[in-house]
Amino acid sequence: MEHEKYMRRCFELARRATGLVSPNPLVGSLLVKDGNLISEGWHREFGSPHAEAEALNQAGAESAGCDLYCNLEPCSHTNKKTPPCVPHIIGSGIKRVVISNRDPNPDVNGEGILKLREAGIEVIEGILEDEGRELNKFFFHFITKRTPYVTVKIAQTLDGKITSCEGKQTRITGVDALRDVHKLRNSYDAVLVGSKTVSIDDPQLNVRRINGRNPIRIVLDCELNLPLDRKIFNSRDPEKTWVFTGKNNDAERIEKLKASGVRVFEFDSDGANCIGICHILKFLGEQNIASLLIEGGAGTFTKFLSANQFDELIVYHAPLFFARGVTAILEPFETVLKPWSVRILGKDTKTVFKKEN
Ligand code: AOF
Ligand code: ZN
Repeated sequence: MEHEKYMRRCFELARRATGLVSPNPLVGSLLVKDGNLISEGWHREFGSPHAEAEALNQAGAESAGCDLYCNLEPCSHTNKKTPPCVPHIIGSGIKRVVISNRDPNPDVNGEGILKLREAGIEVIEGILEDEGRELNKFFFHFITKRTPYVTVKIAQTLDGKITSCEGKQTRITGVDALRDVHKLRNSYDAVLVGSKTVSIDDPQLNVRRINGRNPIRIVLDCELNLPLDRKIFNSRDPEKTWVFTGKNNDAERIEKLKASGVRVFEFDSDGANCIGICHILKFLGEQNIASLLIEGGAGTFTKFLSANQFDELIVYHAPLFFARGVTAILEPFETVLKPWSVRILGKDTKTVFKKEN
């Protein structure tokens, strides 16, 4: 029970850096002696000291004889930005280390635990393991696969429509669900939409309903013919708008976009798709994008779902029934989904699905 209480606090501390540490993990740590909390720390931003180092530095000489809690196995490798945590823990006289998850980073992967035990420190692992894995699902995916964790997010009516009329935007969900989407945007490295969505809805794809930071906004514009007056081409942070297009498009237009600060990337085609999804995901991995949120429209949802290139599906259901209009998913797909969580947001329902494995 004590272990779980302190581990939950580590998760809370870790979450303070949501959206700021990618592609590294969210990590919180704390020191306890004789039932008293001595210090706390968390990994604040990419490249900054690790959570364990923060907690140890804050406690100073008081670290000796403490238990150290941390949601992730302490690191032991040296080919990286910050010094390894294991020698620091050993040198501080920590008596026992309690963790949630092993670090799947191939450079660590049990090595940290081994070295702590070799130094005579007791290690308890697996506390609230599932919650820990969910907290760091982006990191765990990226560090082993080197492509982003992909979530398809759909807002639809009870009969599965995303608009009541082709070519026109219809408001589907209420403010609570919209706020929740902004929370998602704050936690994902990048969001992606198709060109029709940009042309019809003219979305900003930024974070404005909560305090947070903007994700990278990717638009798939295969033929590079979107009007340049769209909001995403005229934002305050144009370097965060990335246009993915096919090869040999209008060079003058590319130059215009680049001159405004927008980034343009040309991709090889892949069979029926003008831009291959596999190429996109590989490229994003190379850019250290660990998480990707697919925001629409129907063609783009269908592409990722039918190619089985996704990890999670989020459906916001509004209590509306259009009986006409555009269906979110245009083709059947094979992947078996299992419901993961259900939440009521105002009048809407948010259901998260993961793949059955
Ligand atoms: C973090 N924060 O609190 C812990 C991490 O480049 P570095 O030096 O920041 O090291 C990143 C690796 O360290 C990361 O991939 C993970 O394996 C390990 N643990 N990382 O960013 C932390 N504890
Ligand atoms: Zn570390």
